[in-house]
Amino acid sequence: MQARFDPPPESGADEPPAQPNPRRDFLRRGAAAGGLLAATGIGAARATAADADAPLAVPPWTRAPGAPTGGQPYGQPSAFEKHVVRHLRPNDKQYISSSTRSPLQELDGIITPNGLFYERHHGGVPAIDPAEHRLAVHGLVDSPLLFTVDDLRRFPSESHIYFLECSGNPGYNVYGKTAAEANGLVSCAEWTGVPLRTVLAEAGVQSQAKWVVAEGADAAAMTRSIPLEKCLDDALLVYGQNGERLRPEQGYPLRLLLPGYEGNMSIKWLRRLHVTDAPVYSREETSKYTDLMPDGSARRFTFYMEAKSIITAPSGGQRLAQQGFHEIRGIAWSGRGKIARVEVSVDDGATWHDAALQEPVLSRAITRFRFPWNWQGQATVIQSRATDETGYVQPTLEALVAVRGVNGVYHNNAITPWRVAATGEITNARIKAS
Ligand SMILES: Nc1nc2c(c(=O)[nH]1)N[C@H]1C(S)=C(S)[C@@H](COP(=O)(O)O)O[C@H]1N2
Ligand SMILES: [Mo]
Repeated sequence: MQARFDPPPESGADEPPAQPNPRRDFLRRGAAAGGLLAATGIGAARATAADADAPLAVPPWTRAPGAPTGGQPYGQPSAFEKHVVRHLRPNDKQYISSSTRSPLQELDGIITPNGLFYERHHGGVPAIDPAEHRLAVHGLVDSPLLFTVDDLRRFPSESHIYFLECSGNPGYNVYGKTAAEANGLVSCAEWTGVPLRTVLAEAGVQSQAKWVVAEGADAAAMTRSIPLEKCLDDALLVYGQNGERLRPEQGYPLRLLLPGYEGNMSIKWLRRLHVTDAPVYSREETSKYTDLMPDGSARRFTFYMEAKSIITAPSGGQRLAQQGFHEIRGIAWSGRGKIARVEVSVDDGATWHDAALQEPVLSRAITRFRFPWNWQGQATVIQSRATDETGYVQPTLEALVAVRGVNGVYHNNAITPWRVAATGEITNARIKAS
């Protein structure tokens, strides 16, 4: 049973913005100037700085040749971007079964760079020689098969952009200081591989088959049961991630990718697919990754990740340096399909306004949203809420807890509110102001 949540009570989506709307102001000014350019007011300070530097100085990097071409056989980000790294919880000492979070507040667009993709490992990252790796397909099939990675690369391939999110993102620890800490167990990539249905057809699935049990080759031997319908639908056997081979952290040389399902089921370092007529009730689908309800009963098989969004700029740990125009930016996603709408509130939930969605809006992928904001120095709370194409609306934490209680830790897709202080400082609004 999926718990479905109604829109939070503070819905007032069609009310006009409480503060001047910079987008409308651009339009007005744009019309006056013949519609050529729209001014944000951001340019003024810059022009003064440029005038002071006229004629334009010749910087040191223009006076001498740069580093030789080919000095970095595998390219790296600029040395000035060293702070853009995955977040490891400072007190997390059990590095074998652990996780790192994607630095959402530092990223633009919808694709997570491979080196910044979130990680969740239960038995460390194995160093697998692809030449030695095998995938077995057996059980209720006409012909059991054993594949090398090269065998699988001979099948017709597909590439798709999908998000992956851990169902423990963020759990009920909702006090993350930054966007990474608050919701960084989500990332999005272009995955390349073979549709699982192609490989299952090669083995010949028998009529009694209902589930496929997938097993990883890591020390955790992560094992999950997957409904056969999902395996015959959009499940992918993946070897490529954003154009290159999978990273070791993401399951090199082969992983399962189940679009829209909780990340735990996308088994990494995949070595076995056992076709069965029943689920195995493995540890990871019973005592873990299962939501314990207020009455002590458990929700069985909560596979799909429901709609969620988060403002990534400005977000916790950042500071608005001046009043005036700020573009509020963020990401939204839903395991059930496309994002239909994202609303933003800049007045602590009193009114909500539609954000612009950046194309492409893809099914089961991250969608970027933008909202122009004219900050006039007031203390407030900003937040976003997503609606997906099924009509489902992202709940507040209060609405979620009212239905689920606080026993469970998984599948928390609640709204993340950011507090903006009069100083411009941004903090997680769930952390009590000191
Ligand atoms: N074999 C194996 N597969 C695994 C895991 C694991 O520890 N071992 N972790 C799972 C969990 S809990 C998640 S959220 C995703 C994380 O994938 P990522 O590290 O590529 O982000 O992989 C899943 N698949
Ligand atoms: Mo996970």
